[in-house]
Amino acid sequence: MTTTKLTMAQAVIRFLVNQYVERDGQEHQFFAGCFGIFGHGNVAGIGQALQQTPEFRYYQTRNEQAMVHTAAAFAKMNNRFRTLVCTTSIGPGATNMVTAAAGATINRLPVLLLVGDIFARRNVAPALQQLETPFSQDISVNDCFKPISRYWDRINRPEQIITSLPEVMRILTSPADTGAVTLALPQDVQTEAFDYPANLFEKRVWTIPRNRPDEGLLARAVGWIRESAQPLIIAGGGVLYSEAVEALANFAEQTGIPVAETQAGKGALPYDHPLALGAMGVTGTPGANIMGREADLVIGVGTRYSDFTTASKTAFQNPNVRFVNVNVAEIDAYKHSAAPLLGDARVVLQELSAALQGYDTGSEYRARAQLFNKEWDAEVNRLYNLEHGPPISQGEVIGAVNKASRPQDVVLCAAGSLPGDLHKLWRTRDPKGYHLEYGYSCMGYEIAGGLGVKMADPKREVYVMVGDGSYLMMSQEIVTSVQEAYKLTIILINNHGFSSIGGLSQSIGSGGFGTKHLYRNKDTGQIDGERLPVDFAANARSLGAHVIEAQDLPGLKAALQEAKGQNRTTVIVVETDREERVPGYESWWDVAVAEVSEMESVQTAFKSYQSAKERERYHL
Ligand SMILES: Cc1ncc(C[n+]2csc(CCOP(=O)(O)OP(=O)(O)O)c2C)c(N)n1
Ligand SMILES: [Mg+2]
Repeated sequence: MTTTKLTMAQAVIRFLVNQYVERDGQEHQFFAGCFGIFGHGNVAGIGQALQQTPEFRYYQTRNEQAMVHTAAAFAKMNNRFRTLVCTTSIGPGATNMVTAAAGATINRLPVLLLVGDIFARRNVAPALQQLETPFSQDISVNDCFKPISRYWDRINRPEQIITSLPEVMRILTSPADTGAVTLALPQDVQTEAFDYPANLFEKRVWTIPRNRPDEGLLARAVGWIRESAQPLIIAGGGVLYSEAVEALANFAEQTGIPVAETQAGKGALPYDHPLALGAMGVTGTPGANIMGREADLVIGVGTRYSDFTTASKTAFQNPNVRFVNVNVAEIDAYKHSAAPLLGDARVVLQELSAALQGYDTGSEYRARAQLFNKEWDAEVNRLYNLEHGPPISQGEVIGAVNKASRPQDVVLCAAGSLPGDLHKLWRTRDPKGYHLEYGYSCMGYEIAGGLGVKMADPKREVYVMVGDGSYLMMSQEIVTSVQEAYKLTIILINNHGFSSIGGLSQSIGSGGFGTKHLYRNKDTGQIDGERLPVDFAANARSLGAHVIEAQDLPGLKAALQEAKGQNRTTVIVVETDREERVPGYESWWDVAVAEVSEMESVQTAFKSYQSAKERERYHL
């Protein structure tokens, strides 16, 4: 056997450089490089290995959580064909990644975490930052990654990577099982040399399959669809990852079944397609929610039916409603007692189309969907042109950004009141033009994620829309975007606090408690004093961005034009009226209200909560 003597860390990097994925004959190098912050837990191992492997580019980050968001966004933009590696030291550097790793797993996005770990040799323990546990020496802080990783391994001997790395790749490239993968690498073992079999480092191509569904189940699903008079398609993220937008449009047009979209699935159809009902669920449109409520059959394609999609299980009220679920993952395919079509969205939709020749919902049903589409577009127009304030409304900001952007540009967001408003109002013209992290809705994903999208496709302009609260939580990756010359256009919406949770707090009877960015008031003892004097423009400027402050809608439009001419990350700060909200349409979200309270507003909220909750259904 030919062998190559390498440190464990050098062997890991050399293996990763040579991993490729392929689907439909198209090959992609799976890892585009490695983000990292070095400390004693990885500087001499992975750090040294990266230094001597310049073809595997090393990127700096300012915060370990951020780099995992960047990697996840990069993977999402690449339809999971590519990702980035993230390396950290032991201790806080490692655990900083936990939040974003959970987000990657929940969003089914591949990220590889190479975390430093405590000495396997143990004699020098406790090392700096080492957790000690009285009953075991086999635990470190990296065990925190176990529940949020789809594969987790600790490498206590250098030869263990020979059997571990192929498992890492199997999971990362699996459409059904992908998510965060954690390899805990003890700092001493990273630097130990071993004679590795040379063929470990040969180029490997992992085929991402387009699995076909079971024939009997397909026949059952076809039967259910043929029996259905009022069917509805819900398009989830799987439609985009499978590159099934054309197959979906063909299927919808052939059958006359309208399409509603989840946050991850938005963009599956262009906004002006006659069968496009737009957003589904809590943050949905009237058309999607009314047709969902009445549907006798729901065809979920690549969706995991989050509570936002199902309106906390109140969205489907037809007593005879049934489900057909097209999904690569069993856990999703079987939801709601569906006829589970376990397989790739594109091929399953093609097989359904072939089996449903002659089936049509009819011209009346098609016309109804088209009318909903048109009526909704008029409502979007109204909200884009509200002429509120100044401070202007958030809907007007969304309209200005939508109009300034080209069809292929990307809008990106994650948390606050923006995701719901964007889900409703953004006119998507390109399948990859709308990027919402709404599986974990993690404040702080926005700018770090925008960087990942820009790295994935620098030809597109990336419009990061971020609330003031989320900006304050994590904005330091502006520095990395400047360092790497990946330009972002960041629209920072200042409504002086947490407008979304403020609204939620009002709805549960708590009147917005704790959601405004105000001084503590000496008289009341509460946080209800004057506004805090945060200078967002100065803050962004200090990180290296070009900054424009917009006072009103014409100012915002001018700022967006100016931003286009910039090649440096540009932050546009705009103030909005936090109480001028985009309304909800025909939907509800279950946020449990206090059953007892001395506050009358809470008692009232609980009463209406109890009655709304009665509409929740089990789909058995
Ligand atoms: C990391 C994290 N912490 C807390 C929350 C809960 N949360 C959701 S939205 C929100 C407020 C966001 O404020 P901002 O970014 O200003 O947006 P706005 O609500 O004002 O639109 C909070 C605290 C979250 N989603 N993520
Ligand atoms: Mg805010």
